[in-house]
Amino acid sequence: MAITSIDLNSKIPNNVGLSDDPKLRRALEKWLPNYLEWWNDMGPTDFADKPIYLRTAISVDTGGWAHYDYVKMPDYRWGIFLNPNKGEPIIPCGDDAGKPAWTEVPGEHRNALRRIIVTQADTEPASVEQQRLLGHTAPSLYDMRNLFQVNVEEGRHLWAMVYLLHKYFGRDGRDEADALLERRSGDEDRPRILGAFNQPCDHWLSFFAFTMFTDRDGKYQLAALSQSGFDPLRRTTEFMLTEEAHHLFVGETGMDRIIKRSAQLQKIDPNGDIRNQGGIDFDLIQRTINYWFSYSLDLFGGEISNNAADFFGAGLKGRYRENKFEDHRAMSGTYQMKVVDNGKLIERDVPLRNAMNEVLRDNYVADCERALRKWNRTLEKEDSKVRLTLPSRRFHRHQGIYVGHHFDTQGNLITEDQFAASRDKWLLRPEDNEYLKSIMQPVYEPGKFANWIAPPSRGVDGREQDFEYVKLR
Ligand code: BYC
Ligand code: FE
Ligand code: FE
Repeated sequence: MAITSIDLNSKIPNNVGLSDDPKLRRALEKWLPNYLEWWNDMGPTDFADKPIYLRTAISVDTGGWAHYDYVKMPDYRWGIFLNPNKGEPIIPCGDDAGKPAWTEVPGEHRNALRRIIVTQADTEPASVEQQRLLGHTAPSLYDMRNLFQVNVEEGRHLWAMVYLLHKYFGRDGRDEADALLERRSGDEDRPRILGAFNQPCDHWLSFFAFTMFTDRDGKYQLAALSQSGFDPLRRTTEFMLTEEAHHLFVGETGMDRIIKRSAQLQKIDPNGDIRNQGGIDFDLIQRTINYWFSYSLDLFGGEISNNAADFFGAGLKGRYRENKFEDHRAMSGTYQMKVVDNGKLIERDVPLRNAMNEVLRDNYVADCERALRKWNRTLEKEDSKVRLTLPSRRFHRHQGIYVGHHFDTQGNLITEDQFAASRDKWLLRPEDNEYLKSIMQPVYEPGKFANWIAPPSRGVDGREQDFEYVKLR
C-alpha cells in the first residue's frame, strides 16, 4: 500500500502504515478507549446521539480530502494523516539548514521536540473542554454544526500529536499521551499548559472570538512547525493546517455576522440602543476583542526568548513561510522592539534568533488587522459610524517582557491604579457574561437564526441555509 493512500477500514483510519507496525497499532488501539472516555466525559455535552452533517478526512489530496455526511460525534472517524512528501525534504532553518530532514528524532533535540509536541497537543483537547456546553445555546443549527465540526477536528489534532508521541518517543511519549487526557482546562490542580486554554468560553461571543484569535495562534504555530526539520512533524502539521482554515472561517465570519446584526439593530432602535433590541452592543464586542486578542498574543511566548532561539537554531521550528526568506540561519540580524527601561519605553535591538516569537507574532497581528479592516467595512456598509480596533500588543499581557507593567489599549505605560480604574471599560466583566447568557437562547429550527447574529452568506458544502445540519429529533 502506498504510504499516501488512506486505510479507512482500519480501526484507526491512517496513511502511516499502521497495519505494518503491530506494536504501534496495539499501543494506539489501547489509547483509543481512553480517548473515547475522555470525549464522553469532557467533550460536547448531550448531543452524542444526534446525527450531524460533518466532514471527515478521507484523502490527503488537496482537492478531495473532505467527505460530508451525517455522523454521530462518538462515531467520528478520528484518524492519523500525514501530507505526502514532494521530493527530498530538507531542514528548512537553523544551523543545519539545507541538510536532509530527520525521519527519526535526533537524540540531542529529543527533549525540546517532545516539549513542543506536548504543548501543541495539549491545546487541542483543552479547546474542546472549553466549548463543551455551547451546543445548548447555539444560535442556529448551522452554527451548532460548525461548533461540533471544530470540536471533532480538534480531537483529530490530538490524535495527530499522540501518534508522534507514541511512534517516536517510546515510554516517555506514551506517558505524555496519557497525561494529555488527564489535564483539564481551568482545573486548579492539573490545568492545561498555556494560559488562554484555561480561560472560560461560556457563550458564543467568546466562541467566535476564540476561533478568530486563539485558533489563529494555532494557524501560525502550525505554520512554524510545518517548517520543522523533523519530517513527520512537518507533514502532520501541514495537513492540520487544511482543517484549521475552517476554524478560522467560523471565527472571523461569526464575529462579522454579530457586528453586522448589531449595526442593524442600532438602526432599528429609536434610541440606537442595541441591548434594547436584544443585541450585542459594540462596547461589549470591543471588550471581547481586547480580552481574547491579548490572551492569544501570550501564546506566542516571550518577546525575547532563549527557547525560541534554540528551537530555531536546532531546526525544530521555522518562521512563517520560511522558504520566502533568503537567510535561513538568522545568525547575524537583529530585531528592534520596545522594552520598558527605568519606567520608560525605549527601543532595543535583540538578536534575531531570540526574537523569533515576536517575528511570528508580527505575522499574526497583521492577519488580525486584516480581519478588523473587514469587519469595519461591514460597519461602513451598514452606515454605522462605529469602528472596532485591536488593542496594542503590550496591553493586558501575562507572558513576556511587558508582564509586571501596565498599559492602556494604545500601549502607553500607565500605573497599576490607572489600569484597575479602567479595567471594566477595556475587558470582559462578569455582568457581560450574565447579559450574554441571558440573550443566548438556543435556536434549533432549520433556517432560523438568533436575533443577535446575522445569517451567514452561504451554507456548508453548498447546502441551503435551512438545511437540517443537526438532526435533533
Ligand atoms: N501560557 O521562552 P518563552 C492551537 C511558558 S494553539 C503559559 O517565553 P517559548 C489551538 C513557556 O512554556 C497553538 N505558559 O516561550 C488553538 C516557558 O515555560 P518554562 C499551540 C507560557 O518557550 C485553538 C516559559 O513560559 N501550539 O493549536 O519560546 C484551539 C518561558 O517561555 C505561555 C504551540 O504552542 C502561555 N501563553 O514559547 C485548538 C506550539 N507562553 O520553560 C488548538 C508549541 C509561554 O519556563 N509551543 N509559556 O517551563 C511552542 O512553540 C512554545 O512552547 C510557545 C512558548 C510558543 C508556546
Ligand atoms: Fe487544532
Ligand atoms: Fe483549530
